[in-house]
Amino acid sequence: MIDNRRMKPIPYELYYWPQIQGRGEFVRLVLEEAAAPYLDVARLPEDQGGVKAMLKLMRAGGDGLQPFAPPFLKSGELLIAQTANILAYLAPRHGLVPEDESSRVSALQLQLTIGDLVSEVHDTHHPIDVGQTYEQQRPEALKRATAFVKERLPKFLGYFERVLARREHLTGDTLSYVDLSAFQVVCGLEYAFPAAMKRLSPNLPSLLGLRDRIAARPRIKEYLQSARRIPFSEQGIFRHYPELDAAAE
Ligand SMILES: N[C@@H](CCC(=O)N[C@@H](CS)C(=O)NCC(=O)O)C(=O)O
Repeated sequence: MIDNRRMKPIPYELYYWPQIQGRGEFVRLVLEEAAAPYLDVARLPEDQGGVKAMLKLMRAGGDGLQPFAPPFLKSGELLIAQTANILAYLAPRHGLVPEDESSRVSALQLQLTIGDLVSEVHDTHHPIDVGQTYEQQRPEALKRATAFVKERLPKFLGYFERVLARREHLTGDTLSYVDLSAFQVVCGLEYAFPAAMKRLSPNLPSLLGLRDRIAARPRIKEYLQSARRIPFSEQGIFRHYPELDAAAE
């Protein structure tokens, strides 16, 4: 977006919890690959933004609909929530999805499937109550993680592997936002479930190859090494609890 009076791009405003990668990371990766100017508003000091500014927007909204939960993106007057919706908005503006309708529909379909997987990853450590800690729901988490590692993880990753077996990128010949999200999911899973991922890796050559190609892209590589990339941790969606990783062994 260009401000015609100054001929300078107006930065997007990303709103997401400041201490974790979480779902905000899918948006950050697109903005970073696109080299789009953006402010990570909740990570700014309070006099320039901060979590307070994020909560204020959630209560008041913009001129339109207020978001239910972060991440959300402010682009001019637009306030856009839901990760896949944000990505589907950004990608065509920055050449990160093919132009034809069929590819765009496929891209969103794949992104929503990634969203389903991310929710199931989250539920391995919070199977009962998002308002309580992992420690308060450990027995249920162990049950949930066992089923996840045994059944759901290979099913989801096997699906993406099959899609990729026929093409270089998830939506065809060219890079799209879905590849960036797949990269993030694979990295997150390798952090959270290293043993399970090691067992599955011989069956995932295409997906792991895609992960390596994305990591080597110059802008992504620079971003991953920068302080803008928040490390994985046990506060985020991808959490490493050894007992959950070992659940299905
Ligand atoms: N489907 C939404 C999920 C959004 C979501 O669950 N956001 C989390 C952080 S990753 C949150 O803060 N949720 C607050 C809540 O659900 O009350 C998306 O993909 O953006």
